[in-house]
Amino acid sequence: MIDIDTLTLKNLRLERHEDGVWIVTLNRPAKRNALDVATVDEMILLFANAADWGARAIVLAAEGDHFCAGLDLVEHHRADRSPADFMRICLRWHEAFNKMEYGGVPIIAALKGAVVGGGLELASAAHIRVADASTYFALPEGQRGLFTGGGATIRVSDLVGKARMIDMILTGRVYQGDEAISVGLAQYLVEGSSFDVALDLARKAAANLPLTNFAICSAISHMQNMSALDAAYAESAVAGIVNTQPEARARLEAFANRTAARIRPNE
Ligand code: 1HE
Repeated sequence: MIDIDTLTLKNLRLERHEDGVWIVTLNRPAKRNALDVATVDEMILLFANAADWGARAIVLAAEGDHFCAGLDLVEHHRADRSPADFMRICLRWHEAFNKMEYGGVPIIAALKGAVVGGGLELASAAHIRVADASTYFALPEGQRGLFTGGGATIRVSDLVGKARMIDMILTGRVYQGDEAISVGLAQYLVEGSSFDVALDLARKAAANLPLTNFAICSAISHMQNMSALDAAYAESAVAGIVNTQPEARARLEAFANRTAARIRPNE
């Protein structure tokens, strides 16, 4: 396995904090963080190994004013790909995004500016999306003579529903602000920096037990792919393992002896 301490990245930047929080930053601002082959390869490497390398929660951030402009259209144009070539590109994207969604490490996307096309597919593979006032979402594929290939038909339609996704890609409809939240494109809309809020959420998530987070950020997605009957059975198996983990005993003890914090509504 590659040694994380000697890893060099070109299009992503990695910052590792003491508490296990990682900041992974899309780092091609001059190209609006468009996803070229090299970037997706780096994502696969990082997200496939994040848990083994000690990540307890990840903020997915972006350099520059835009989160991600989607597929690198210039690279795609110049490469003059065959159908099989592009199918393999899509499978690489799926690998990267599946490592994110199913990898067991919480990923919180700090959004800003354009979250479009493949950029929205990337954001929708994160577990939590935090938008700021500048953030806008769109699927411009329809107008570019393209179709989504990075999982939007599954993840974006899961977020907003099939009818809204079809409208977005057919007409280029742009969502932002409260409307984006109300249709489910992000869970948070913040007045200040989405990065600061995403970091705060990542720190909270990193304080959970890793096995618990593994279940939350893997099992729920797997169970959505199952029949209800199978999902309920799988849930009982996962809960059997997670809810009896020795590491949870101290937390349960603290609740039982009344030293653990109680849940209270916001004042
Ligand atoms: C790019 C890309 C890109 C910018 N591929 N190079 N995605 C799209 O259709 C979005 C296309 N991009 C845009 O609409 C705009 O660039 C933005 C709204 C994101 C930003 O606008 P702006 O005015 O800040 O930047 P710009 O002047 O358009 O672009 C700045 C540079 O970034 C410029 O490069 P330069 O070398 O001429 O300076 C652009 O070419 C470059 N750039 N976006 C390549 N996407 C698996 S299927 C997935 C399907 C899709 O994702 S379809 C793509 C949808």
